[in-house]
Amino acid sequence: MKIIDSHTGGEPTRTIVSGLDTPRGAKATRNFLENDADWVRTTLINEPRGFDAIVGACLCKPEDSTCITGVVFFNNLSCLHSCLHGTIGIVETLAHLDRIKPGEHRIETPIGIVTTHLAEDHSITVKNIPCYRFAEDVGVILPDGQKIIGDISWGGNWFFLISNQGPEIKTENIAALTDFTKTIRDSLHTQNITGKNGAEIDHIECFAPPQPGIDADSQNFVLCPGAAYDRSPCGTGTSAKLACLAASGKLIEGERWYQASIIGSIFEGSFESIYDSDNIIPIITGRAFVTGETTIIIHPNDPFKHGIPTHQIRV
Ligand code: PYC
Repeated sequence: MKIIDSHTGGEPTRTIVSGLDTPRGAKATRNFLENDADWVRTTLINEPRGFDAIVGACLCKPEDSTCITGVVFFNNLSCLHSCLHGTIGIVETLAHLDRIKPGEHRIETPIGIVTTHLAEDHSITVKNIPCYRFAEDVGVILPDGQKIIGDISWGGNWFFLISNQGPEIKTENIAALTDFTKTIRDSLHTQNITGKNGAEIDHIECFAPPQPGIDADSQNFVLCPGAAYDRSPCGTGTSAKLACLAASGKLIEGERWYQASIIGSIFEGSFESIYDSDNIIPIITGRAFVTGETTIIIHPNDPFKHGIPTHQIRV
């Protein structure tokens, strides 16, 4: 199996570019990975080859012939519904392989088709699937009695978004922000606070004005499923934020929103309205860089050939 590593705003994407047979279609490939081939995920993401922040991307033949590829993303815990930093990463990877040229390219995911645009300067824009704010000003009580207020929004994953609550958003506080957001996620779970149709909210996103020297509208910290945080501003998280801004009339169609991540990398966001609908189409622009090309070797005698089970090493 051959992989190409890239990062988008500091957040890694590990793309399988050859050597794995997958079914046709992103939905079928997700089923295959979840039910028959979880070893692919653990081999590429778990130590000793990987680490918790990597998002894997399994390319597959698309069901829809207008798409250049299908893709399923996965992380240290499971498959993801979607991933936009990862989408930017695979577009750069396909350009690196000379499989695509600058222009528009449609990509099939298990939850719908996204349209990407690779510019001559290698900035990459993704038009997301329809997104929306599901609930506003939802209260969740933490074990210490503190009440946190946030919005629930669908950006291609389910997010609980909070503003100006909890530890200050700066890199020195990454451990405290991780603990805080994990506590919120656990509390949402125990209080049965969910997305639409009982969907689990597995991403928590904190916002505040940017730290000095960061030229953006806002800075965030995003806890991903598992315990890793997003080094990028999180494309689906920025989409969820755009849906909330649109719903509250704080951003209008076409207006730009610059979202900085905890490490100061920036995505440009905007949205298109959908006629007769409260949903919006988020548009996210960022850049990715290829960092390596690797052949994965799976030795039959290696006791950790499919990665060290995470429960054995997580502190
Ligand atoms: O960029 O959408 C994203 C994302 C999801 C999880 C990590 N990054």
